[in-house]
Amino acid sequence: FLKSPKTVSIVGCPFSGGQPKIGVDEGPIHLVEAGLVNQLQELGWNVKFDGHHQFEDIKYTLSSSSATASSPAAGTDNDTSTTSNHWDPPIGILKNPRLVSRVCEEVAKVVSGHAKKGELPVTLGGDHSLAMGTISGTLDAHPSAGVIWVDAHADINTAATTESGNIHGMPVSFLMGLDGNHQAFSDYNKSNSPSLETPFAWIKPVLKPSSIVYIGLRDVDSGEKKILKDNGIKAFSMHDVDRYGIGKVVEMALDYLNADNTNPDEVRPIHLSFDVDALDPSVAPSTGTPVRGGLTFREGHYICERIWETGALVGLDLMEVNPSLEDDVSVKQTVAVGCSLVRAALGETLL
Ligand code: Z70
Ligand code: MN
Ligand code: MN
Ligand code: MN
Repeated sequence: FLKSPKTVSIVGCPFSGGQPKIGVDEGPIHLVEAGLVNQLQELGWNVKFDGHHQFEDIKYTLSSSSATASSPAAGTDNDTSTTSNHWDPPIGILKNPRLVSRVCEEVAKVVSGHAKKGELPVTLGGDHSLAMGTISGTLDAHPSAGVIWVDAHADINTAATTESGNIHGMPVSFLMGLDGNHQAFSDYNKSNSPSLETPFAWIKPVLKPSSIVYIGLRDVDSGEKKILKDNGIKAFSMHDVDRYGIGKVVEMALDYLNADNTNPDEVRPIHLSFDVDALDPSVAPSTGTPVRGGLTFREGHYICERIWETGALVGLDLMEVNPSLEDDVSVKQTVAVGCSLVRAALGETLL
């Protein structure tokens, strides 16, 4: 597949159920309205995009199959935004568990379908819970793929460690099949009758702890730190970016995954999951959880360019652009940076 995909499939996912702030579902709409499809065509790509996924059928099926669901569960936090739907009450403290799971299941099928046709799926979020779908899809089509996860956050909480109940802080733990999740569902079943089949049962634990590398971390919960340590997961924090420089960090990440094209026989497919909040808030302000001290514009682009250069990219996510946060100038800036990162990952800036 080396540098072979000539077709990119845009998987637009206006979805916000993995976190509480409205607006992140508008991210993909703004990215496309900013001209992303055209921009990729100008880079020489054949671009397939037939509209954003709406997931309406999923909401309809869930809401109409739950007439007997327990009484409406109000949102547990103070933000002005989404509260639980009565047809999708929390499991433990996990919010919107059925909706998030079903949406990701559909995304997994779509991404895998594109990838198996030799296309390069580019998924536009939407919140980062969607990566349960995208990475399941990539690994279905390319089982040996490694993941580079660029984020301020590790998104590896389990149902046992999450303090927020926001599933966008958990996708990696589900992809790895970590124990803390099974525990929470069995606890739930002990106190609820009839008991529920975990809505996440479809997710195969396809991601080995040794098959992911993080770059950009700077806001990791204590429970997550323990998970990273216990599982020996490779992570380059912002401290490492300062110490080694972004060039060295990306080489170390690629070496770790054995993903450089200097030895074409051993090249390993790469899925890049890029949370825009990895960038410094001065570069990408319109996102739900900005954290100071992030990647510069160039550092973010360098990661994308270098991964493109390997020829091994088989899947790309651009997540957590929220056009309802901050002022118009900030929104424009964040959307433009998002488009620019995607172009960089698809070959724009190399001479
Ligand atoms: C925290 C949690 C998170 C993004 C926030 C935050 C996770 N660790 N991820 N914003 N993109 O809620 O689990
Ligand atoms: Mn809008
Ligand atoms: Mn994230
Ligand atoms: Mn994040």
